[in-house]
Formats: sequence, C-alpha cells, structure tokens
Amino acid sequence: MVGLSVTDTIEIAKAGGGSRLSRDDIAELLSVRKKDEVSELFSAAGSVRDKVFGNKVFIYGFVYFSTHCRNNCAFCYYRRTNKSLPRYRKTEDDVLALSGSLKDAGINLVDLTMGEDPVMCADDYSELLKITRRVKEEIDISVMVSPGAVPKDSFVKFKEAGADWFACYQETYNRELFSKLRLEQDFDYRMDQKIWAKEAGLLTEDGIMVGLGETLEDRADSIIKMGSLGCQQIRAMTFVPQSGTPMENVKPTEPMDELISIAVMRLLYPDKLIPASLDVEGIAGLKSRLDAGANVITSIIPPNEDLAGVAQHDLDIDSGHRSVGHVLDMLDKMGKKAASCSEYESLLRRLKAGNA
Ligand code: SAM
Ligand code: MD0
Ligand code: SF4
Repeated sequence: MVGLSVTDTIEIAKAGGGSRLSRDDIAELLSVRKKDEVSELFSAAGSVRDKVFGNKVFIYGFVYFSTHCRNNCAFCYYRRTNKSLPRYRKTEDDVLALSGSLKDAGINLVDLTMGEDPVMCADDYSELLKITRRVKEEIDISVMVSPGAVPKDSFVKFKEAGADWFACYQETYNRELFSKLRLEQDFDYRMDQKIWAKEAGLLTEDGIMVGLGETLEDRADSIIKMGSLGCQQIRAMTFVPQSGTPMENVKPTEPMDELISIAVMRLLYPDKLIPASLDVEGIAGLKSRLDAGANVITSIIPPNEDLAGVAQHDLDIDSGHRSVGHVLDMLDKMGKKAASCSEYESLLRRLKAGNA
C-alpha cells in the first residue's frame, strides 16, 4: 500500500489484515531499522503471539543422529566434500536413550535430524522408519523427522511410523540463489516435500536462511510462499559461515535481519509455530528471538553425548547451556512457561484437524 507509514502497516497486519499486505509492504517492513520502528515491530509481534499462545513456549529436543551426508550444500559444514570433520552415526538404542532422557527433562518433541546419510536412506528409509516407530512407541513423545528430501511414496510411511511433523527447509524461494546453495538439487522436488507431506497427513515445517545474498523482496517472497504452502511451522535462521566450505569467507549478516524476519512472520501468521533456534547465537540469542515473536525453542541439545548442532556444531553444548534444565531456568527468568506435553499434543490435534 503506497504511502503507508510503518505504524500504519503494522496496524493493518495486527488487525488481522496480513493478507492485505502486498509483497512491497512486506519488504518495507523487513527493511525497518530505525530503533523506535524496530521496537514497535517487535512489540506488535509479541502481543500478536501472546494473544494466541499466552506466555507458553514449546520446547524441542534436537537429536542430530547422523552427520553423514551425500549432498554438497555450499553453506553446510556437513557437506559431502568437507573432509575435515569427524562424522558419527548413532545407534538405534542411542537415539532411544537420548530421546527418553530429553522427554524426562521436559521437552515437548524430539526432532530426529540427519544428513542425507546413505545408510539411513537405504531400503526405502527402513532404518529411519524403525527409529521413528520406536521413539514414538517406546518413548511416547511427539516426533519431527528432518531427513532431507525423500521420494513421494515415503511420506505415508513416515506418517504410519508415527511421525507428527516433516521438516524440510527451502532456504530461499529464489530459484537462482537456490541453485547456488543446494548444489545438484532440484528446487521443485524440495518444494514438493512440503506438499507431499501435507497430503500424507503430516504437519510441515519450512524455513529460510537469512544473509545468503538475498534481497528484501526475496525474503518477502519466501515468507509469502511458506504461508501459502500451509506449513504450520516456519523459521528464519541466520547463515553461519562454516570452515572447509565454499562460503567460509562470506561476511555474516547481523542477527537483526533474522529477528525482523521472525517479527514479520509473526505479524502475518499469528497462529504459526515460529522457532527461536539456539543454533545461531547459542543461549545468548534466546531472549531476542522470543522478544521478536518466536514461540518454540529448538536445537536444545544435552551435554556430553557427542551430539552436534548444525550451524553451530559445538557452541554452548558441553557447557550445558543448551540443555533442557538451563533453558527452563532462562524461561522462568523471562516470565515464560514451557508448555506441558499434553498442552502440546492438544495443539497438534487442532493443527492436524485443520491440515486438510
Ligand atoms: N540434511 C537435512 C536437510 O538438509 O534438509 C536436514 C538437516 S539440515 C542440516 C537442516 C538445516 O540446517 C538446513 O536446511 C539449513 O537451513 C540449516 N543450516 C545448515 N547449515 C547452516 C549454516 N551454515 N547456517 C545456518 N543454517 C544452516
Ligand atoms: C535447529 N539445528 O532447530 C536445528 C535444525 C532441523 N529440523 C533443525 C536446523 O536449529
Ligand atoms: Fe547435507 Fe542437509 Fe548439510 Fe545439505 S544441509 S549438506 S543435505 S546435512
């Protein structure tokens, strides 16, 4: 809407008119950097979130159970050709034990994440399906799978094994940029993951990376697209340069770009789940992300289990600062409460009912 002030645009979005905002309006909101306008944006996002979710925050345990990968994404530490790192693959029993202790500590969901590990992809993902089924049945917890891009006929199998969510991040909806990042991967195949997962009755998560050289219009397009795909959880994460990759010398962008993306997503989509990932700035980045409108804490990792993060593979892990206990203490200090598993499960039932 030409000529609108930032305050007017925020007011329209807040009044539930997010869908009346054009791509240009959204890009305009994403460009806000003046201190008073930024605080106006964050406080609007926070109040929209509080209206839907109160002071409850959902907490997800992260189990990156295999760091082997057949892909060669330009941004990723775990890309196939990065030979400088030790890789691991946890056993089924390890994953069960880790998931069980995360549940006992109070998480709402286990995110079973892997590189596109040939061992896990073999035989139509039989090993991953087995792990998923066992975590669901033996631990009795909500489960997200993040296995990369999988063939169309696999989604019903993940659903049947007990997965609640399928996560697969497009990173950007600019096709040209995508092709420079996710080398040798097909844009449409990755986008279809979200559609196929939804058709199979799974909840879906999509995400963008911020600071890859995308324009504000690209960011706006991605945010609109993630909404129109009907994903129930959407994220923005700042790109963190990784040693041993072609993008190791790219100058990282300020975390503010991610925070503003979170706030704009919240204004446009009041009832979506939006993560505050500990995988960018560690625990130090938790409060700013919640203040920007996030309502899920992801990348919670237990210490001393030889588990890695993705963008920050060891930051804050063995110090215990990414543990459930520490996150719960931090929430307490911020006047927020972690949701119980039964509260989270009833939210998922509502989301599933609306997933048609
Ligand atoms: N291998 C699967 C895939 O690529 O879909 C699942 C795990 S993958 C490691 C999960 C996500 O981590 C990627 O989609 C990307 O958004 C994020 N990621 C990877 N490297 C990153 C980096 N250097 N900075 C920020 N985010 C990164
Ligand atoms: C996170 N490191 O939540 C994790 C990861 C994969 N589903 C999630 C990017 O930040
Ligand atoms: Fe593999 Fe995922 Fe990293 Fe790409 S982002 S190299 S698919 S682990």
